[in-house]
Amino acid sequence: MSMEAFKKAAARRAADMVQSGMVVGLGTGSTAKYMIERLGERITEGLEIMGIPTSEDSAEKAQKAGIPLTDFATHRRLDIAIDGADEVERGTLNLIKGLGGALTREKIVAQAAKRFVVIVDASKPVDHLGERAPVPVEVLSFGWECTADRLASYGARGVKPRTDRDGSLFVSDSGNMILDCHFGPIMDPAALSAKIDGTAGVVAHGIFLNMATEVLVATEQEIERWEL
Ligand code: ABF
Repeated sequence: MSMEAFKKAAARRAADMVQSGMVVGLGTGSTAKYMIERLGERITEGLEIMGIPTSEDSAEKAQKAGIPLTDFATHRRLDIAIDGADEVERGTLNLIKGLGGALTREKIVAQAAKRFVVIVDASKPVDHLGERAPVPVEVLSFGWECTADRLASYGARGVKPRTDRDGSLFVSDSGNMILDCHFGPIMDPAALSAKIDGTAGVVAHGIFLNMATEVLVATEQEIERWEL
């Protein structure tokens, strides 16, 4: 199976967990898009749900798929949220998310969900967060240079603003910059998360601790279901 086929398999399995009447957090990224597509198919078969998207991109995809959207003013709690991840730590289900740039909305949606299902292919599990992925940190543009220095003092290397492919500054859906912070393997993610959270100028960061309730990992043989 190709990597795309793995992503699709995990995404469709998660979409099939959704039941009529649920309010569903709709993740962002190349795996989550298959979940949105599958929910759209199920809606044509009679599934009745409402979605809260984690990005403008997912909102557009959801609308195309025919998923009715709602918001937090109407629904404070979500029954389930389904999203991808950049790394999943074996044993803890802690995550790095945000290489797609939607981490702040993704974190708000995950935090509001009773159940947070993460869908990944077999390339995403790691022994320690940070092994491969940087930690994306969404920051205010005001004073970003000072925020970047502070993040570097926590051990991040090469902290600089994310750019788009054409070299222009990446701007999040909420109008902020993202600093990608390469820490290498993170031995104490709770301590690092607390330090980053306590830094002025930080809006949110991509370390998601104790949020995933289950992870679906698509491998060559099967879709593994991990939970604590
Ligand atoms: C979102 O999409 C992000 O948090 C993460 O950065 C990305 C996952 O990657 P993929 O496109 O491989 O699913 O879930």
